[in-house]
Amino acid sequence: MTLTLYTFDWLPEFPRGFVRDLRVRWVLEETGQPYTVDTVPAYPKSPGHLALQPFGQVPIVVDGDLTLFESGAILMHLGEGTALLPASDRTKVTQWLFAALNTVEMSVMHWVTMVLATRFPDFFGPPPEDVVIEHARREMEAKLEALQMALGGEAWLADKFTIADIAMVEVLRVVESEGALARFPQLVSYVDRARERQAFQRAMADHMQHWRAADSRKAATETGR
Ligand SMILES: N[C@@H](CCC(=O)N[C@@H](CS)C(=O)NCC(=O)O)C(=O)O
Repeated sequence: MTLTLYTFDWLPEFPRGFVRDLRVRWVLEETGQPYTVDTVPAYPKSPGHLALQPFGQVPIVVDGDLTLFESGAILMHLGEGTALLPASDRTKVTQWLFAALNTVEMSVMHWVTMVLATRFPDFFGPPPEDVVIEHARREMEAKLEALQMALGGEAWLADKFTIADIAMVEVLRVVESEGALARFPQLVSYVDRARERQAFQRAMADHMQHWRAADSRKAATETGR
C-alpha cells in the first residue's frame, strides 16, 4: 500500500518552502519510497484531522496500519533500514535528530515567530518589544555557534548524510531565510551542501507545486467554477 503524506490544503505565501511536510518529502525522495500527498484543512481544524494528529498540525504519515505524527518520529520511521539511519551510527544520529528538533529548532522558532509577528501581526499576534526579540536572537545564536563548533570541518553531523542532517538543515534554512545565518559560514556551507542534493530539489519542487495547485483550487472555488 502506498504511503500517504498529509499536509495543509492551502496556506498563505510566507510559510511556503518551510512547512514541515518538506522534510518528510525530502526523506522519501532520498529513499525512493513511493508516496501520495493528501490534505487536511488549515482553517478551521477538522475532526478528521484531529483524529490523525491531536494537535491539529502537519506533517502526518499514514503507512499501512500505522498513522504517525511528529516530524522527528516520521523521519526515524522512514529512515529505518536505510542509509539515512545506519545501524552502526543509530545512537549518534538519534542524538543529533533530537538536537535539531529539541534544541536548535526550539530556539529558532522562539526567535522567528517574534520576528514574523513584526510583519504578520494578524497571524502571529502583536510583536513583543525589540529587546525581547534581541534576547531571543542571542539565545539562538549561542546555539548556532555551538552547532558550528560541533560540526567543525565535517560535512555531516554523523559519518554520512542522515535524517539528522535533513532535520537540522530544514531548521537552519529558516534562519537563513531571515538573513541571520551569514555570521556562521560553516553552517552556510553545510546548508548549501545539503541543498545541492537532487532529493532536496525534487522535494522542494513538489512542495511548491502543491501550493500552486492549492492556489488554483482556491481561485476556482472562490469564482464558483
Ligand atoms: N513538532 C511538530 C511541529 C509541527 C508543526 O508545528 N507544524 C506546523 C506546520 S510546519 C503546523 O501544523 N502548524 C499549525 C498549528 O500548529 O496549528 C513536528 O515536528 O511535526
